[in-house]
Formats: sequence, C-alpha cells, structure tokens
Amino acid sequence: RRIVVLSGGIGGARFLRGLKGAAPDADITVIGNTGDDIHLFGLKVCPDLDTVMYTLGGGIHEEQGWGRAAETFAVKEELAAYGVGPEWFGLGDRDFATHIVRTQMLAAGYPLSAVTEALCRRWQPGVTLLPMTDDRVETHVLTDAEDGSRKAIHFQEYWVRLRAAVPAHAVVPVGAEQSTPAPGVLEAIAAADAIVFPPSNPVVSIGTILAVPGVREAIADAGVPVVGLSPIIGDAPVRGMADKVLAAIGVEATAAAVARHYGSGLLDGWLVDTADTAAVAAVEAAGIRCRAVPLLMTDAAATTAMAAEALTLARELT
Ligand code: GDP
Ligand code: FO1
Ligand code: CA
Repeated sequence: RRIVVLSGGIGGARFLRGLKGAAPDADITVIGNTGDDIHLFGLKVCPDLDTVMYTLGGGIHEEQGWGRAAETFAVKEELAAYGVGPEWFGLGDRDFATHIVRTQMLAAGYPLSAVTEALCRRWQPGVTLLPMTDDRVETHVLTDAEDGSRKAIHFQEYWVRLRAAVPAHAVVPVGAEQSTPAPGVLEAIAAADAIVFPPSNPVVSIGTILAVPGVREAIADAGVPVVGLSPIIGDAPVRGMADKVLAAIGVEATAAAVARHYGSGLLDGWLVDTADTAAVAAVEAAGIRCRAVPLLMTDAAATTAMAAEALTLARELT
C-alpha cells in the first residue's frame, strides 16, 4: 500500500511514527512543509523537515518535540557574545551541523529535495521525505506596526518570538504562487492508494503545502480516499497556537470548522476526538465521512491506534 502524508512538524511527525506502527509494510511518502524555513546566520533551517527526520530517525528531543536530543548551545552562546542574533531562536550545536551540511549542499547547486535525501541517508526515517517544493517559499504573517500601519514578519518571528500573541491579519506563503512541486511530489500523489492529512496545523503546515500550485489539484484528482485527523479537540489546538492562525483566515478553531475549511472537494473522511462526538453530524452534513475516536498521541500505542483508524476509514471510502 502506498500512503502519502502531508506533514508539518511535531503533529505530523508524531503521527507518522504511529502510521509506521499501524502499517509496517506500507510505502509511505511524506510531503513536508517548507514554508517555515528560515535563513539564520547564513544557514538554511528547515524546521518541519528536520522535525520529521529527527523524530522518525530517533534523534528528536522527545519532550520538546523539535530539535535534537542531548543538545548543547555553545555556538548560540558564542554568537550572543558577539552580539549576533536573533537570540530568540534556539539553534543547538548538534542541530547546527544539519544546517551547515544543508547550506553547503545548496550552495554547491543541489536542490533541497536532493539535500533532504542526503540528510535522510544518515537518519533512515523509514519513509520517503520530500520537501513540498525546491523553490523558496516563506510564510509571513501580517501584523500591526508601531505606527498603526501593517507589516509582514516571518512566520518564525510571529510564532517563536511573539508566541502568536499579537493580532494576525493574514498569513501569506510568500513565493508559493511561483513555486513548483519538488520532484516526486505529484508522482507520489498520483500513485497513492490513500492520502492522509495528519493532525498538522491546517493553515501554516497543510495549508502551505496545498498552496504549491498543482498539489491541491493532484490530490483532488488522485481518485483515492483523502482522510484527515483533527489537530483541534474541543475548541483549542492540542498543542501550540493554531487557533490564532485559523482566526487570521476566518476559520473557527473547532474540528468541524477545520473539516469544512478543507471541504468535501478535497477531503473524503475526517476523524475527530471522542470529546467532539457532537461535531460528527455537522461534518457529515458537509459531505465528509466522519467518526469520533481518541485523538491524543499520548504514547506509541495510542498513536498507532489513531493511524489505524485513519487507514480503516480510508479503506471504507475506497
Ligand atoms: P508544527 O509544525 O511543529 O507546528 O507541527 P504540525 O503542524 O505538524 O502540527 C501541529 C499541530 O499538531 C497543532 O495544531 C496541535 O494541535 C497538533 N497536535 C499535537 N499533538 C497532538 C495530539 O496528540 N493529537 C492531536 N489530535 N493533535 C495534536
Ligand atoms: N520552536 C520554538 O518555539 N522555539 C525555538 O527556539 C525553536 C527553535 C527551533 C530550532 C530548530 C527547529 O528545527 C525548530 C525549532 N523550533 C523552535 C520549532 C519550530 O520552528 C516551530 O515550532 C514550528 O515550525 C512551528 O510550526
Ligand atoms: Ca511548522
């Protein structure tokens, strides 16, 4: 079975671990969000690709969910001693090596997809990890400037420095319109038996991947079940500030509203948490098959069970 998963960072990566447990023989291709990518200290950082790679490869900082286990911050401290920032983004020493290798290969002319493949040769994530595009796409958030006008800031500045605590008027994947899917992306979608939206951020993770021209169309035209799992339980994200970016695009932070936002043109099936059983009818009324199952990735068994439910739903919709 060939499964394609559109993934952001933590939510997608943890789900993928469960998917590998639920379908050990499946051929899994992950299309990773690169809209969160940022250039820092002359280095190209790809947080969501690295989170997937480290999580599936056994190098992740488990509690934090991003960055390396057993990390140290000597380079960051030395940079700070030079007064060289930003100080608000926590790049660790081990993680720095990944960004150095990546930047070196990009400078030598390799596309990001080839660089990602090379990095994965070390980590052996057990999936094919593809960036959504080899082109530069950077998510920016439209916020208020001091003088009352509006200014766009990089998503990481909005998310990490400001903790999404300032009003966001719009979320813009800068460069997406001119981008093309990375090699293998459209091919994997066309060859898939099922397409899964893990409980990743619907706006800045999955929304950004869908903004790459051709990806949304390929998914809709693949003729196979597209099933998703809600990152929202009750009226809040399980983790993080997805409610803030949902508000910026005018979508309520509920499991049903996120399903309607994707829409029945894209999504065939949707899983909500058992706390949201009352939302099932509204989702089905929108033409999307829906079921309530436990959606908390508390441990490996619970995560594997979640992935198994998604695959069962996909089978039923085949
Ligand atoms: P990011 O790039 O690190 O922000 O990660 P993703 O975009 O892949 O996923 C972020 C989303 O994962 C957040 O909106 C969380 O609500 C969601 N999430 C995290 N843990 C869980 C969980 O255990 N269950 C569910 N349903 N969603 C989760
Ligand atoms: N998230 C934070 O909240 N603070 C950090 O300092 C931070 C550093 C960081 C470094 C490398 C990396 O791959 C990820 C990092 N993240 C950090 C996570 C990440 O940037 C964001 O949480 C996600 O992209 C949000 O979608
Ligand atoms: Ca992310």
